[in-house]
Amino acid sequence: MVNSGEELAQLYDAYLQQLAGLRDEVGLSAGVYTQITDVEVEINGLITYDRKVIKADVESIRRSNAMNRSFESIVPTSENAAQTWRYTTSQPSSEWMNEGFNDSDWSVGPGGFGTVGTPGAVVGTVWNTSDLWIRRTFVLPALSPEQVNRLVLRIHHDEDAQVYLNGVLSASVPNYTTSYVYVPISEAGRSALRPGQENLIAVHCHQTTGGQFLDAGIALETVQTAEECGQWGYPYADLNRDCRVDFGDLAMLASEWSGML
Ligand SMILES: [Ca+2]
Repeated sequence: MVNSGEELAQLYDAYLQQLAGLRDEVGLSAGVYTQITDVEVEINGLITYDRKVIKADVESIRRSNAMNRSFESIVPTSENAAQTWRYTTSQPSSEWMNEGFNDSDWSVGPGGFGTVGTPGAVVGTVWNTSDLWIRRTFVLPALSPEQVNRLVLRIHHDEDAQVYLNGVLSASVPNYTTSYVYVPISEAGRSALRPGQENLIAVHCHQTTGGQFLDAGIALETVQTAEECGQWGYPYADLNRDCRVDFGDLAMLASEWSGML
């Protein structure tokens, strides 16, 4: 269950990212979104049952539907090679996310952190308690301001997580994911980053029930042009197809329906 239109748009985007992965990696040709509106007791639609409220930002949904973004890893997660983090499962002081904080008595271990069997988890260190705090420094490449503005987090969290960059809250992600997803970095978080220098990423994750997992990294997002997405030029496709798989423009439908009723 999500608590706001923003969270719904983020969840929807995560689904579309999974679809894009299936399209690019295994050749998925189509997807069906079955719950455009709430239905009776089900409240997971993009629009309310009475069609009077569009819950998520229409532009966000449209952007997700375009499925035309590509991502380049900048600060790797532990998906392909384990990254070393400092971590603790004991409540640290309130300064734990800051650069000056002394984490020398925290444990050192490979990411990601969680329990084997959690969907999509790549477990380097078993974490099976309620809370986890992790910290890691990295040298950010000498990116331009324009590139820094296109940085996003790559994260797999189960459950609620807060991500800090150089001590600044950069993303707060609720609930859980079942795979790695890309989520925006707040403007304050992007402003806190120092290209060409050492930076700190610190993440807290809280678990209540079921599977649990935490891992995070940073990627550079590029919106591909129509030409780059074209039938012959699509960089990841080995089949003769266009990357703009048409799921129907849900955002447009939402606007039309809202106006009709
Ligand atoms: Ca859980």
